[in-house]
Amino acid sequence: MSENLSLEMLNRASHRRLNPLTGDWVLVSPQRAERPWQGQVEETADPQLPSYDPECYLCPGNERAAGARNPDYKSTFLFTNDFAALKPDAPPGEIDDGGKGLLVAESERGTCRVVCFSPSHNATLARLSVDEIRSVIDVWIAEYRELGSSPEINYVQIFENRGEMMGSSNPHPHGQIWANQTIPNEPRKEQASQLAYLQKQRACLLCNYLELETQARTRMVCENSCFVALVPLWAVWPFEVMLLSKAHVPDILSLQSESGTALADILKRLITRYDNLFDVSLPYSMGFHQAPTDQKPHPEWHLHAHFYPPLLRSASVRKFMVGYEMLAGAQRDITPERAAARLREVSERQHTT
Ligand code: H2U
Ligand code: ZN
Repeated sequence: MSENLSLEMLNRASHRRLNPLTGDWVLVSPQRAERPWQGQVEETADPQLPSYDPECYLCPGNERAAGARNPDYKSTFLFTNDFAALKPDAPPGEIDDGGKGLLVAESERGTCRVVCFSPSHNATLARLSVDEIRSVIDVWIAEYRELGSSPEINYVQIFENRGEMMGSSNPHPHGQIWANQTIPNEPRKEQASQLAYLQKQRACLLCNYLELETQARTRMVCENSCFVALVPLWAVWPFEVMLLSKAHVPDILSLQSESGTALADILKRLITRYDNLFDVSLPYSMGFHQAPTDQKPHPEWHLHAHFYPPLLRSASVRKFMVGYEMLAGAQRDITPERAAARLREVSERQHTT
């Protein structure tokens, strides 16, 4: 391939882009962006929710599904998931049935927690004040510290699934924290890439990437003194965003008072833009990727978050990761540069409905 081919020239034809964090390629087909759609159309309007729902298992004072009662909490509320996917008392052991490395399994210990972001049933992260979001971040920091200090916990995954489309079971604003013994697939791939880059280039992969994106500006969405939100060059989901710390810090524990508040600020601004994009509370899965809690130094790790919203061109048309994606590899039509421009165009002011 010619080395002086510009992205602008590439963008007129099908091409593929490399995700240096995972080693995966994404196929980009800009020429398909205008194709007609006669498939599934999702419900659009946000339901009007009350600030308290007597049937909600996350609202203050209510009883949860397994019988425990929530306190009358006023800010955030954290509890161990009543139906946890990981348990601290799983019996240890491993098998390699037949000894050929083909029937392999091992025990996995851990714990799962649920964090309610607000007592208000109809709030969202974007509708909370910066100070209220800061309280959520303080819970994330405290949990990363506490869970990570256990010798049996080597990775802490903080995430939020928002919206029915993403499988969230309840509109009450909440996120989850899953902590376990081994490093799960996605952060393990990112760790290997960041480590290999550091060893080869003697520099941080994401520091170098951020510098290039800051110069190019075509994929930037918004920024403040400590964080940048951008559509990565290799984005798979139409409006995928990566949130990067400007400082090279491995985890949220390293956030100072100013950068913690800056994280709250950028979260509010980014999610408000998302909500204004299609005039609907945008469904997404988001989560932080940060250093494992294995008590080893991790100079390769650079704190960041990924946002994966499934919507494609309106509140009612979603992107499906099926067919070619399931069997071959990820593909997108609208370019990351166009998606970033759309996200830059929308307001950071909350629409009042
Ligand atoms: P999602 O809606 O994002 O799936 O998360 C809700 C979590 O809350 C889910 O993991 C837990 C579910 O197991 N849960 C409880 O721990 N107690 C309950 O009473 C209901 C739901
Ligand atoms: Zn509720």
